[in-house]
Amino acid sequence: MGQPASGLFQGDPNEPNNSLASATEISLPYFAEDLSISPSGDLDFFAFTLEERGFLEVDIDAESRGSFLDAVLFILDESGNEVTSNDDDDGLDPAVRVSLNPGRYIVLIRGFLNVSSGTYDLSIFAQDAGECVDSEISQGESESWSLGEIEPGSSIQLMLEGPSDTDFDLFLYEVISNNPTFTAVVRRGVSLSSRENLRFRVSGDSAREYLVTVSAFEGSGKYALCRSIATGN
Ligand SMILES: [Ca+2]
Ligand SMILES: [Ca+2]
Ligand SMILES: [Ca+2]
Ligand SMILES: [Ca+2]
Repeated sequence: MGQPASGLFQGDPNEPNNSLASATEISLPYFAEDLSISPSGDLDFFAFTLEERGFLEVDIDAESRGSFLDAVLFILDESGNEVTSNDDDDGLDPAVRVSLNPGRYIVLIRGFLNVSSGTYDLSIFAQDAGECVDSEISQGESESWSLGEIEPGSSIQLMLEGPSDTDFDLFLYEVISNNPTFTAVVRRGVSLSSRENLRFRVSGDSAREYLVTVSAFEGSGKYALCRSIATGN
């Protein structure tokens, strides 16, 4: 990650914030405009505590607002170990959406190859994961959980977190008929890891029943599945 640069730059009120120890202490949600990675090699650390298990969304706008900065984004735990990272999500601008257990976390922003510099806007917000269950599956197995009947207009949000060296997947099914049971998959989360997030908005004009399936594609172990259902709007 290289040596922290001085990071002194007019207009970045958070400086110096070039290390874990000098991270800018923030509370969520956090929005800031016209921060900067400057001079070249500057590192910007932000620290916060997540009280509940939830989804964290971090978005950086730099190139998309005309900055020369090609930003790279890291989420670290309190010891500085990488939880996840992203370089280019929207053009050269990074973004992450990740599920996290309660704890203290760090957002680290730097320029690509520690060379790129320029201004950026930062937004960080957390959303409660809702109700969670903990379970365990072996490779090739699946487990299903009923969400019950859900009203139209509601948004279903699901988060799966399994062991880091496995590939578990997440599927959301609508129950078409109960007798006999027919289901249709409406969303799938099939990334190469066991961290999956799904969002689905229930349409139509009557309540429908939904099922969630967790499938161990590669590897075995414990997982947490969280759901939150927001009604209306
Ligand atoms: Ca800075
Ligand atoms: Ca800095
Ligand atoms: Ca980038
Ligand atoms: Ca997966």
